[in-house]
Amino acid sequence: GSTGMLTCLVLAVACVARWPVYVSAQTVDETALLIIDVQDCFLPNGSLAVTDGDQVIPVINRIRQDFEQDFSLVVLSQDWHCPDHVSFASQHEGGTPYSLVNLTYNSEGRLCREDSIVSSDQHGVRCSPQKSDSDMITVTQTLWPDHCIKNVTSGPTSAAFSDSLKRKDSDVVIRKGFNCDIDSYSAFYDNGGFRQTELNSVLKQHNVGRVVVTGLALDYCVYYTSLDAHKLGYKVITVTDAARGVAPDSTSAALSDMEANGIELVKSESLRAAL
Ligand code: VGL
Ligand code: ZN
Repeated sequence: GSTGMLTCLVLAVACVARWPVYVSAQTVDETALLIIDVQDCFLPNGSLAVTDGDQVIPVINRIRQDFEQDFSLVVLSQDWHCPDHVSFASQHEGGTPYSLVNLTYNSEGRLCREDSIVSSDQHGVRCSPQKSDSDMITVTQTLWPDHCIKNVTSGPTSAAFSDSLKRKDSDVVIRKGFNCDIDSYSAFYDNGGFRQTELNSVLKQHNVGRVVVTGLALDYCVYYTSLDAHKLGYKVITVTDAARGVAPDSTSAALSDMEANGIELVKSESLRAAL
C-alpha cells in the first residue's frame, strides 16, 4: 500500500544521503610494503644478476620485522616471462643484451611484428593492418638476457623468490611481464600503458594511501613502480638501501628523477621518522 511505498522512498533517500558520508569516512591512510622482483634471476648466479642484489634481502627482512605494525599489506611483485618473451635479446635477430630496439604497438596494444623479430607470432594476434600510423605507439625496449621465465624454479633463469626472503601466507603476489609481446617494468602497468595489473585495485581494497618501495632493480622496476604509484596518487617512500640498480648511470638518473617527482628517498635507518 501507500505506507509501504513511503517507507521504501524514505529508506532510499536515507541510503542515498548516507552513502557519500559513509564512503568519505573510510580511511585511505594505510601503508603497504612493496617488494619488487626479489627473484633468483636478479640475484648472484641469476641470468640478469644485479650487482649486490642479494644485499637487499636482509634489509627488506629487517624492515618487515621492525615495521610489522605499520604495514597493513605486503605485496611482492614477480617478473614472469614467457620463454620467448619480446624483451629477450635471444628473440631478436642479431640482438645483443643491453642494446635497444623500437617496438611498435597498435592502439589496442598488439605488437606489430617487424622482420627483425625471430620469434613466431604464435602467442600474439598480428597488429591490425587497417590501423592508421597515428594509432601506433613506439616503445623503446632494452634487450635483456633470458630471465625470470614463468614456472622455472631453478637455474639462472629461475623466477622463484629468493629462499632468504621472509614471506607470509598473507603476502599478495602480483605477477607482471606475463604478456609475451610487451615488457612491464612497473608493477602497475605494462611499458605501453595498455594494461594494468591487479596492484592498484588490491591497494584500493586495503585503503592504502602510502607505499614503501623496495627491491630490484632500482633503475627499472623499482623506479617505474615508484613513479606510477606517485602518479596514481599514493604517497611514495622508496628505501634506497633496500634496492640496487642494474647500472650506475641509470641508477643515479632514476634517483634524481624520483626525487624531482616528489618521491621520498630514505635509508632504512630513517624509515621510522618518515612513517
Ligand atoms: C627488471 C629488467 C628486465 C627489473 C625486469 O625487475 O627491474 N629489469 N626485467
Ligand atoms: Zn623482465
